[in-house]
Amino acid sequence: MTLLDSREPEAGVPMSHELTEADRRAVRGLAVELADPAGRIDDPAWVDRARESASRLPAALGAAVRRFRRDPGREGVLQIRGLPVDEQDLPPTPTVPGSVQHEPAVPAAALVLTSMQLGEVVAFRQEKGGALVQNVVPVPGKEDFQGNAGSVRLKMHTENAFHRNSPDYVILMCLRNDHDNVAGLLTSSVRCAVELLPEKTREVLGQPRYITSAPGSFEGAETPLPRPVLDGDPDDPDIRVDFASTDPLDVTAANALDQLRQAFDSVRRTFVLTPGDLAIVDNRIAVHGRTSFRPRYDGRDRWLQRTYVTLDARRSRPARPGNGNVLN
Ligand SMILES: O=C(O)CCC(=O)C(=O)O
Ligand SMILES: [Fe+2]
Repeated sequence: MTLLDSREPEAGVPMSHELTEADRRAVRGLAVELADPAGRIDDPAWVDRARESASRLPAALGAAVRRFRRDPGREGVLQIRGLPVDEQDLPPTPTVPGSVQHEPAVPAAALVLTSMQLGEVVAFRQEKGGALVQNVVPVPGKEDFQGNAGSVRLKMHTENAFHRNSPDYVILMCLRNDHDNVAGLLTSSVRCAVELLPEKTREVLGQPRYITSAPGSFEGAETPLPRPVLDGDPDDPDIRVDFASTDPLDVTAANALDQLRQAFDSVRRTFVLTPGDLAIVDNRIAVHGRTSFRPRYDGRDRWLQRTYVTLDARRSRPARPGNGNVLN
């Protein structure tokens, strides 16, 4: 694809960018430089090297990411295709709870490089030990869990909606899809959804009438305060909600939330990611979830790797000891 293909297309079509063969080789080259088996992604010196290397990513990829950062389009998602993920080099899909990627293998390095082109990679100390690259894999016995270890339908949410420093972007890269190739990342954009809502409903959603609690997997979170679900410019609001854990404080607020859920359902998109595909979800503009799928736990299950990115690291400085990349 040419550079032109990654410009924002007509309304309603998610933005996408496909790496050329030469660009894929260039990204692989940068990732190989970072793929030191003795290194550790979470080492601040490795993060510094990755940030420097990100400035050498192919220009067309950098331009697509930069354009998306300026305006995430109607859908709030940028799909990047053709990153260096080679099935024959992958170990078996992990099956343990809380699995993370400390070793800078080529796919994880490519994910961090792309993430660093967007902003600063961050993680949460209370979630998966603060690892910067997390595995999203199905875990035996956790099938019904509303989180990334589950394999039932995952309800739509913004990432860490309960947290004052929720990330600006969630980035998911596919190493393997499920056996049946049916598992899909679901996204719905608030830009599309609010157009379907009456003025009164939007107004209610913009009032502090909702409490979003932290998931059980997030240890020691603060007691949440009532907040609005829609925030910012009423004509182009930000969204902060988790349909598994946002509780309305009254009946009117509950009705408004239900209308919002229905609006999101009607504008939903499904991304069946294949190896080397990466989706950048703007966490202020889009909610995301996942279709159900059937894991086999045979080492070939669906495997995504995930990072979070913040655009203004300074804003969360009080919560990042030593000015590092991990939020307390
Ligand atoms: O499995 C997916 O496609 C998305 C899971 C999810 O919500 C996440 O990892 O943040
Ligand atoms: Fe999520």
